[in-house]
Amino acid sequence: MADNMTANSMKEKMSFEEFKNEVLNDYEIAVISRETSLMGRKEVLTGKAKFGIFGDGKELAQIALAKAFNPGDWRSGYYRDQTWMMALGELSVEQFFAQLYANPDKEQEPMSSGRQMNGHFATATQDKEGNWLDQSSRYNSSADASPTASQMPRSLGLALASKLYRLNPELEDYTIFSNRGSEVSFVSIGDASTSEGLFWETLNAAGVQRVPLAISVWDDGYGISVPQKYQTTKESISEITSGFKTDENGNGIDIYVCEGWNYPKLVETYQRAIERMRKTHIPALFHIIEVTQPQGHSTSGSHERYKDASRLQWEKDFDCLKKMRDWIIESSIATEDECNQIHEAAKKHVLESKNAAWKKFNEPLKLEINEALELINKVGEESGEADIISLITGQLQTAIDPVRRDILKATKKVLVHYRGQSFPALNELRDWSKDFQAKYQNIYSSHLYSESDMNALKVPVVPAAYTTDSKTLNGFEILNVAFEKLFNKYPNVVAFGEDVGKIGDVNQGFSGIQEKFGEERIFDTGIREATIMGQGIGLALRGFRPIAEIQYLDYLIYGLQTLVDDLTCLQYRTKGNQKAPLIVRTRGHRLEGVWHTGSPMGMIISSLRGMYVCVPRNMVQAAGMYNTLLQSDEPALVIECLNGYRLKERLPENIDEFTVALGIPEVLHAGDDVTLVTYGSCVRVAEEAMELLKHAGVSVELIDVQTLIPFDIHKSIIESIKKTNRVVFLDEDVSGGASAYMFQQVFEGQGAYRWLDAEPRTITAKDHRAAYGSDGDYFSKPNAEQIFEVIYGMMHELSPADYPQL
Ligand SMILES: Cc1ncc(C[n+]2csc(CCOP(=O)(O)OP(=O)(O)O)c2C)c(N)n1
Repeated sequence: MADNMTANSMKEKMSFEEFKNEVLNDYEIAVISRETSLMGRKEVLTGKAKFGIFGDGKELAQIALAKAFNPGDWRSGYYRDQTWMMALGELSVEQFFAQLYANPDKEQEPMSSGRQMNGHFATATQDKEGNWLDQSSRYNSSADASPTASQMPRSLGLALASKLYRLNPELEDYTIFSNRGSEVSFVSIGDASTSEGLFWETLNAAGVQRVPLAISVWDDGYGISVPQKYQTTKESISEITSGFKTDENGNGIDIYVCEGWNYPKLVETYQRAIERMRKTHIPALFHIIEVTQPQGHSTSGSHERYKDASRLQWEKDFDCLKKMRDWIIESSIATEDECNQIHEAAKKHVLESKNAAWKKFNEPLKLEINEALELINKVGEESGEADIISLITGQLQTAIDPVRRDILKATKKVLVHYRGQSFPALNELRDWSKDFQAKYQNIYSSHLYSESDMNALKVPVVPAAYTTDSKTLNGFEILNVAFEKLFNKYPNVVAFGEDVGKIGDVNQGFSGIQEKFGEERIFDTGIREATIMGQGIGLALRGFRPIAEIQYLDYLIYGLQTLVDDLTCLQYRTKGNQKAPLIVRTRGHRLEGVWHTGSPMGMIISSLRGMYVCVPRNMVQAAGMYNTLLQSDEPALVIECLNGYRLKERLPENIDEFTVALGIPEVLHAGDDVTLVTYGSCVRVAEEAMELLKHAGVSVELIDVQTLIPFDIHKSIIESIKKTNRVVFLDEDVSGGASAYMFQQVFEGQGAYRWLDAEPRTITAKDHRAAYGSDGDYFSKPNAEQIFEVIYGMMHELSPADYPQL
């Protein structure tokens, strides 16, 4: 029998005792993981946790996978992977429960500090100061995200890193990230999630790029309630991907099929396949079939609603734990009694760990509740209203499993009741409540951006330096010079995207760079924006400084989901355990045509909080921003002006040294009558309008905000408004987009309303996409005449005599 053959080949390499120990150790991990799932569900159903999703039924495949997983390897997985993490020793049962309870204490819940639902795993890649940890000696897990298949794009980059480290001898010293590219990137995905485009895009790209990516599909036949026949053609991912199979030249993807209950075959399959992958870098797909889901999808419902009796019975018969136990006993590896003992010990261990996790979650909370109750009662005593106060304390005391929200609700009720009053106990409560709020606000709101010294806002400012001999070049040539210097300066900078390699991008900013630095530094990719982003994220996680290009800004939408769900919240959802300092380069603004509208900025800034959004008005500013970003450890999007590549600019003498500070607007023209706030290509449109306005006697102060995120960190725009008392926000997004964002930042953030003597205005594009051609552009986007009319109109309202009707 195949099972016995593989069991025999495992045995060949070790004594029976060693073999037995290994098998029983694996069985023990599987049983502990299963008991964790069972107990976890109970905790949710009894109200101690809000939601639970578990890895029951997937235990054996993950144990087999973990045996082939070496230090330096990477996991990019999803919420079913608890056994894998446990088998690597990266997740204890106690930690599992700490996450289930959403314990915000990093010591107890190191994966996300209570910020992620249970089953979302991550290991640390940086220390508190933001220094990289040695990845080569660690088991690495990138931080899970809930959207199905969102783990795929990043896994491609994690795998590509191995290839680039192997190919580029200049990176030999980067040993904390790679041992000559021998690491494998493992990605797991549920069978239903292979319906997502991200799966196919990643699969194809892995084959094209030939990268060591091991894709495991846990096939339990359902996506929540929807069966495979609605998910996958022919109901088999390995069958329909057979065209990807590796040919005699090593092109393609190795495909393996193995039952999720067949422990020895799983072990052997992963061992053999991964060994081959480390040498060849040929990617592989592991279709793990006949997998069960004993408790159904999650705690949100029961699978009896959509699985019929025969399926439910099959799931019992083919439960991988039962199958492994039968195999252990039938193969005389251990007795029934020994298996029972393992089971009993596992149950005890899980119970004790769960209790310990609950205690550590609950005790600090209880102390805080008691502290609050004591302070509130004191208020009651001092005010002589103990009876009224006892209503509030009673609610807090009798709440079922109260949390910090309940503490604040109670204290704030008291503070509202005694509004306007001051006595010692009340003042003490007021201070305590304020500190408590601030403490937990920080616990839940920190680390959206880097909190290390490499935060982009801490990069020293070095102004651009010019001499009388400084050259004047086209914008794209400025970038050429800048990029060449950056490639020389930083051996870990790589750039890629559509048409980026051979021709040096569609506007030639990278022209000639591939000839000078080689294909392992700058290269073309297929048309696949989501995985270009994912590739960048994975590479950035592994120590590269990737510049990933989106050819035109409108096509960022294809990659936006990956940026939003993965990159922008990476530091936040790991509470600073991980970083991926990816630079996304693109070009936009003043594009023409329905799909080249070029400025969907409101969408971008709303969705990309967590990365910086740089909108340089010209290529020198862009170069300065790249310099800043490469000295920091933060991700950013840089949107160059499409119509700026052929405009002449002076080349700073220190093109690779000077920096543009993020969040610092620049006053480009001083003026007295109206403050005009804008960015990017609109700067030039504004300047054109200002000529007309000057002619009509209106003096405009023009401010380029330079970066939308962060926005005017020193609140400087208000100083201009204090002088002019009038403000206009201009951009070419739709109405209510980034112009409204700038408006909100200046009005709410800087109190601009106090200084106005005219209605503030926004000037934007029309709400439809930009029509094609010069007239389409003129009638779709803001133009100089329109800006003139709005600003002149403001002056006319103020003084019709000085500024008569047009
Ligand atoms: C983009 C997205 N769509 C929908 C969901 C809701 N959802 C969560 S899990 C799931 C089913 C996934 O099934 P499968 O990939 O087979 O994995 P399994 O849970 O069975 O292991 C769905 C639809 C989601 N998380 N993300």
